Amino acid sequence: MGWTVCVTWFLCLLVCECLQLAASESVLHGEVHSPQYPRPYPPNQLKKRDLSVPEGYRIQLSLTHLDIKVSPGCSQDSLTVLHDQEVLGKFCGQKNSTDHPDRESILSQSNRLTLIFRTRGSTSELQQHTGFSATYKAIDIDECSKPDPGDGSGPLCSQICVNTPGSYRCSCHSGYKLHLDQRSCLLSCDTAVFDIHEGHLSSPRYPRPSPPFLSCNYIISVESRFNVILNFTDKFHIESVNTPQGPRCLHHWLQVTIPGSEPIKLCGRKSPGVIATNSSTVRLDYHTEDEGLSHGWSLHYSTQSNDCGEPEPLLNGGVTFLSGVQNQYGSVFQYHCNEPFYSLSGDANISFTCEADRKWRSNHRVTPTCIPVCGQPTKLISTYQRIIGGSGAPDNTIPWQALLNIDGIRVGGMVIADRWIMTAAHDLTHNGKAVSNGTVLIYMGHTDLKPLVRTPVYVASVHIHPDYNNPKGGDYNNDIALIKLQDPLTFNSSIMPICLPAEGATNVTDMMGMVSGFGIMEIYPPRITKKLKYVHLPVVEQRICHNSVNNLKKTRDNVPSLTNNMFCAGLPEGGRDTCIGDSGGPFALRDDDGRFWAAGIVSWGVDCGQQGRYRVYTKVTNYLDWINKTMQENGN
Ligand SMILES: *[C@@H]1O[C@H](CO)[C@@H](O)[C@H](O)[C@H]1NC(C)=O
Ligand SMILES: *[C@@H]1O[C@H](CO)[C@@H](O)[C@H](O)[C@H]1NC(C)=O
Ligand SMILES: *[C@@H]1O[C@H](CO)[C@@H](O)[C@H](O)[C@H]1NC(C)=O
Ligand SMILES: *[C@@H]1O[C@H](CO)[C@@H](O)[C@H](O)[C@H]1NC(C)=O
Ligand SMILES: *[C@@H]1O[C@H](CO)[C@@H](O)[C@H](O)[C@H]1NC(C)=O
Ligand SMILES: *[C@@H]1O[C@H](CO)[C@@H](O)[C@H](O)[C@H]1NC(C)=O
Ligand SMILES: *[C@@H]1O[C@H](CO)[C@@H](O)[C@H](O)[C@H]1NC(C)=O
Ligand SMILES: CC(=O)N[C@H]1CO[C@H](CO)[C@@H](O)[C@@H]1O
Repeated sequence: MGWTVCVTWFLCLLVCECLQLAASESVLHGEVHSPQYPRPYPPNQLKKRDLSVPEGYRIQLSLTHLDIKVSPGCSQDSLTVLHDQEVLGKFCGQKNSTDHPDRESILSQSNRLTLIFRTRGSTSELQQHTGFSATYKAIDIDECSKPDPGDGSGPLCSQICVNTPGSYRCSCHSGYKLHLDQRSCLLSCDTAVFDIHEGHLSSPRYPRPSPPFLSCNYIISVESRFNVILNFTDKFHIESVNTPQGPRCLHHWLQVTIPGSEPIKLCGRKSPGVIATNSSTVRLDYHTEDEGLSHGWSLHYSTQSNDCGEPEPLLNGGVTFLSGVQNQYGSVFQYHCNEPFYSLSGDANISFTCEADRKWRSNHRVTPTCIPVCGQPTKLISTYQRIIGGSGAPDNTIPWQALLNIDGIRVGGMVIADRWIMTAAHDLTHNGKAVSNGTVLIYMGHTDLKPLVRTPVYVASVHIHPDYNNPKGGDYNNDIALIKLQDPLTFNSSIMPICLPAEGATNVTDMMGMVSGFGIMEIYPPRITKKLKYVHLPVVEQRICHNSVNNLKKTRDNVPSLTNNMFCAGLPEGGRDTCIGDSGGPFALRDDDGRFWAAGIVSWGVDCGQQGRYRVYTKVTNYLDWINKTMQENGN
């Protein structure tokens, strides 16, 4: 316990002795007394003693003994207690009879206190005053009870202050957490990640005002091929401050951060409305301070695919990307059809581009479709056959050939469209009425009967030509019918349609055609072959055929008449080959481009293979309008 006499202190200026002892350590308690205590103190003393206790404490000094020579105002000998330069007390006399009101203890405002003991008088004068003795101890400061200093710094703790020995700490109500400043409480709106494609976000407590000290983060993050769209509601208010530079988001803001671009700070009263971020990730940071008031915000977010998506599939076709990253902005594709069985309608090379609005666009209005290629088998019969009984057709050479089973009776037909079979009307009528569609089964796709009949195709509706009227089997005029299939066919090398006649394809005299079928119209015994057969026969001049029919009529009853809706084909010398072909089957001609077209439908004949007799075929060219109309009226 030493005394420090310090020249820096104004009361000490005259003192020669200046001795700085070791800096007093911070202790929690101690004792101090006058020099030579409890013996009488010496004269001419000026002693200064700095007391200190740890930060966060105050010093309580208690005088346990006081015996200082009394003088008016303690101007002679005294003990002065100071805090900084403020005199807390000046003592002389006996304890309990000082010049000052009796004070058991002195409390400093901080953890420091200074004592100055001063005596005067001559050395000769012997005095018996013993001076003073005091104890001091550290008293915890209750920081929490301190009043708001009123300098704008606010209370120590924004919510709860907890006093601790020598210090204090702040704590928060439930639902809040302590901010990094250890003083403010933040609403617990920790980083929330939204990875669903649509959602709702709003400020804490919305539509009530936002609490202060918010620091809320929201991250919307969806798959990279989607873009986030923010749609703020109209009720939007984040405090902005008017500055000379204009309104500023000073204390409160909602910051929207889109990767790769400058963050945007939102505040004010006007709703930002829709923000198309053009990004799959967006971060929102909502910040409030205790200054100012914001009523908050609310938004709905949605996502939009940022690519054009898969192009519409094309039935019997596909897409070919020409440039760009598949389905993304700027990429270009074209449709193609499954060749050689389908070709693009209109022959147009339509390109589709993925535009900025994430839609596929083309400069054409037409939607491309794949239309079946007709009359072009992948394999051709190379040599003309004129063999009695016809020849077996190689696979895929007559892919339009159909075999019809009508209540057990087998007849022929031909594929003319993916849902349509053409055949003879007389095959589909019974007692003048159309057979019910459930009694008809259709087979296609094989030249061998055995595999052919394994998988039938079913009938949706039967359409007999309205002018066909043949109750007694004597009138084959308009012997044409169409069958609509329940399901469309997908064409391939074994099933393809035959073309319909081109308009104006009227004079076919002498042209060599091809008749095909599974049946041989032998009267005795009727026979079905196991293979598809065909034969090549020329179209006979109508006049010759007329003569043939008229000659027959002279010798026979009930011979049908030849009309201009019919033509004949066959060889004048006759032969059984002319009988090949089921009724309803195709008589095919080839056009200049090599395409097979349906010139005739096997209709009727008298006997078979007789010299001077011909088979008669329905002249399909005469029925184009009806075929078109029937197909259109029944959904193609
Ligand atoms: C934004 O939301 C409003 C209603 O809240 C709605 O009417 C509007 O269509 C939305 N806009 C977009 C682009 O989603
Ligand atoms: C969206 O971003 C893409 C690149 O990611 C850019 O090419 C396109 O121009 C942007 N669109 C808008 C509307 O900003
Ligand atoms: C159509 O486009 C394809 C691919 O770009 C090209 O090979 C073909 O020649 C084009 N055809 C026509 C008729 O332009
Ligand atoms: C049969 O055909 C008629 C029209 O000819 C049609 O109305 C009917 O729905 C068809 N029935 C079945 C079972 O396909
Ligand atoms: C053609 O299609 C039919 C039915 O869709 C199928 O049974 C047949 O095997 C196909 N043929 C070829 C050569 O692909
Ligand atoms: C039809 O064609 C045949 C053979 O090419 C020809 O002899 C005949 O004169 C033609 N008939 C008509 C009306 O053009
Ligand atoms: C059949 O209809 C198509 C349109 O579906 C048309 O292009 C064609 O010219 C028509 N043919 C006839 C003979 O009416
Ligand atoms: C009232 C009181 O406490 N008086 C005391 C003052 O001091 C003297 C001596 O120090 C005591 O004897 C008294 O009792």
